[in-house]
Amino acid sequence: MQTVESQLQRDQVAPDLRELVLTLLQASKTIADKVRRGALAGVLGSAAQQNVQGETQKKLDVIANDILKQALLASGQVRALASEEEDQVVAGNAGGPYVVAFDPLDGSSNIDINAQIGTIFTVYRALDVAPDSPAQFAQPGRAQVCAGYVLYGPSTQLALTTGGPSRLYTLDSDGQYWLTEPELTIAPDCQEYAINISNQRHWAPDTQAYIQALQAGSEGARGKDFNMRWNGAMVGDVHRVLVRGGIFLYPANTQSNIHNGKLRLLYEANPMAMLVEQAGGKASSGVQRILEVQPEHLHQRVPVILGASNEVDEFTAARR
Ligand code: P6P
Repeated sequence: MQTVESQLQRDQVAPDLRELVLTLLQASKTIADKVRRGALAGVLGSAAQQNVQGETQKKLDVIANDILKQALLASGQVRALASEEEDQVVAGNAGGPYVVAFDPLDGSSNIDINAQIGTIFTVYRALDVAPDSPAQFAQPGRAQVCAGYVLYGPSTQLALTTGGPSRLYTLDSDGQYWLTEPELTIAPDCQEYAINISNQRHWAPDTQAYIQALQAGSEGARGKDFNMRWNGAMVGDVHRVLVRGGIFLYPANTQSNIHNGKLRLLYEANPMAMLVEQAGGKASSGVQRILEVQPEHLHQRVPVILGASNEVDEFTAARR
């Protein structure tokens, strides 16, 4: 069996990128230990402060952010970093070849109920602009050199792509991430969808029609029954899509604060879109391929429809 380190070498990943990924994964192990210990580590509950999104931070949001920030800034490979929990870009090593963005703990509302949460991360080559310039992250998702997440679930698992297949690793008690799925593959058709149905009245008519057709199942135009799941954490829903197929949707809606969807382009949609596409799936904003979206600002949101390629096509066709 391969460890993530030996697999990165087999995949001929550049040594400086390999070092960066391993630094990030070392930090993830520290986070995983605190997640696993929960109340015993004193990491549950609110941090009684808000982030740039106006969301009340959980203690573990802040702790995970600090662990990742400290590890990455100590790495010579990171010129700058961006985080869901940081208002601005944080400058690192001026000579660092890469910039890193992350959601340190996606799905925070799941923390206190012991449900799935995870760290989502993405890596781009640094640009020849000021290290702490937001321009470092004004790169479309197709420019990512690496994308992944660590899912803190019943087992701690890493999904990772460096431009090749999306691979899955499982953290063992020896502290190693062992390769457990060398090539994740999403079937083009599916019978499972994930959406927060409580937003239904806020969706555009074509989105409502698409979901109603799934709900009609074999008694409607789709001619087959569908099942529904909603994890409350993108990392958990996308992991299910990568492992057993399906479609995940957080579409645009008419609520002012999330009219352009709720998920953030830089450190949620883009890394997940790369993982999904490298597994044979599709990832759309409803209007265009997510990896083609030109970022306008650091924490911008984007509608996300990703997963089984034929099902994503079915959704986007309904919008033409
Ligand atoms: P809702 C978590 O807060 C998150 O950003 C994603 O991980 C998740 O898919 C979504 O929001 C859940 O949103 O509106 O269902 O609470």
